[in-house]
Amino acid sequence: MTQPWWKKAVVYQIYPKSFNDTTGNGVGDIQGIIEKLDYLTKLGVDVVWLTPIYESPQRDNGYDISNYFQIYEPYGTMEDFDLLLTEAHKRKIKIIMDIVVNHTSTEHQWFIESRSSKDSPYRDYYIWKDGKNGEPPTNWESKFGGNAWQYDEETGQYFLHLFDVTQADLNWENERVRKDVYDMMKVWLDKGVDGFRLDVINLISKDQRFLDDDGTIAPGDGRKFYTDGPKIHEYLHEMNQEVFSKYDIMTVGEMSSTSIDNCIKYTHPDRQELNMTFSFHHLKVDYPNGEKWTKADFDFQKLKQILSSWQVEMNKGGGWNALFWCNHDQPRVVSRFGNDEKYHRESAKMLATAIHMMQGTPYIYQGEEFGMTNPNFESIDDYRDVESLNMFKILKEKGMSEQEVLAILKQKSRDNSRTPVQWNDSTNAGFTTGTPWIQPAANYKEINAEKALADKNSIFYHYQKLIGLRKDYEIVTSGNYELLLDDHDAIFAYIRNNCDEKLLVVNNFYEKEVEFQLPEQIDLTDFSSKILLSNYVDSSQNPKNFTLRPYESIVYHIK
Ligand code: TEU
Repeated sequence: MTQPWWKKAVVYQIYPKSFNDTTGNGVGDIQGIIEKLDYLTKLGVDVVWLTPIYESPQRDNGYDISNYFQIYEPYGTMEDFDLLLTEAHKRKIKIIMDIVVNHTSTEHQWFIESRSSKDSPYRDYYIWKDGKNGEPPTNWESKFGGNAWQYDEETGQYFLHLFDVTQADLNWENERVRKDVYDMMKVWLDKGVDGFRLDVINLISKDQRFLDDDGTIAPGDGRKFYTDGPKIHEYLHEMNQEVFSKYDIMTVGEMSSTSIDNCIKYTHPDRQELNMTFSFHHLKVDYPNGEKWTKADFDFQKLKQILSSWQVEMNKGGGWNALFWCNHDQPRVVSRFGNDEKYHRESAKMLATAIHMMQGTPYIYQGEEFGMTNPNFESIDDYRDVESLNMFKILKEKGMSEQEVLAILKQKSRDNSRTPVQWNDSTNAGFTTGTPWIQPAANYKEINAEKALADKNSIFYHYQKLIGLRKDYEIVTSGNYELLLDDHDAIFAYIRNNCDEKLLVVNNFYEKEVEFQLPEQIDLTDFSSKILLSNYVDSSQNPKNFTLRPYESIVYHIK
């Protein structure tokens, strides 16, 4: 059976603000992306996902859209965008856009109209409710802290904002909203873009009872009233029929706090909703009791279990995973699950192998391909992210010392991944000739793309090889997944199986040396094996029994 193209693709995520500045205004731009297309060709990626480049007041770096049809001016013009599309397509690179339709900026024309009067034809584009005895309509918390409802003096009602107070939630119950969104999507697809990443798309259908959360998860949590909500599958199917099905594109939904069952439904081809989903449970393994805002080590057992159950269950149910460690909301993986000092290179390569050899479509976040790290900012003045700045205030109000909060931000802030891409060792890491909107990490003289390109053993070339393996070995796409040594406290090993071949992937997640012993039930009697990839030059040729060195990672092909 031939696979749809996006099952064999590797996606590269660009956060334009921090990618490459060609004008010297301190923020990246579209021309800067064009300039780096040959670099992306060298890496071997098939698709670029652009985080939002639309007109926006930038409270949330573009996830607050004020006009879906205009480009945010500091990034360039629509002509620049058209050129990017042409130049990318020339190089066989597809471009997918980030579409944010759970909410718009409060500066969007729809919201301005909606807010103006209860009788506005746009009133029902958003979710307006009366308060309850002078209190907000429900006790739901916004994801960025504080109650999720904002009182508006003008009409004496509250509007819902699951994110920042300037990001008002659209009312998907309103057919006109849905139609306008579909029409907007078609404008971009008619331009020739190759698909969408749909921001928090599983939050668009709200439980219309608007009840208080009784606090079974956390006080005022609220998520059960809108996560994978009552009409979500209906809306996504409609979107698919009205829009996606008419084009040869890929769609990936960002699914906040979702479940495997729902993701199977979102992505099963027969249901005609989306192609694949991002889920985040594997990145909450350093949130003790679900609490992000604490400093904590990651739970290795949980990480293995979560990744493995998504591998096995999605495959069984006929769904499709997006695979990733990093994005613009997550700390850098080498700082998080690896070692960003002594074993920087080994651990970055190991982590890359661990995720890329799974089943799904892998995503590489800018700078990950040469091991960019968290910046270790020391002062609150270094931070820019609305969530980080809100939490700084909230956690201090709760009684934490400034030092404690800064230590938490150092580990958890979204700005960890938003520092400028480190292109070379010149001023500002070669990102800008002006003043960067956010400081680069201090290690850019050692860790940068130019250095990585000049060193054939670099992390960059390891990513390049992983992408190559996906193209050369069908089993990477289609093989079944089985976790080995389930309870081992340092090894994450798994096997991928097709009828007559296997991939054995063995990763040491720690610095200590450990013995690997292939479980007896894996019978290799009639097979021979060879190493496809490893992060040490002299890894054991015998896949049955060997010592793994710090962060060692080996992929065997067994046939
Ligand atoms: O993120 C959705 C989301 O819920 C997060 O990953 C969020 O940043 C995290 O839970 C906070 O702790 C998407 C975008 O990726 C993010 O950048 C936007 O801020 C958010 O939606 C709102 O549009």
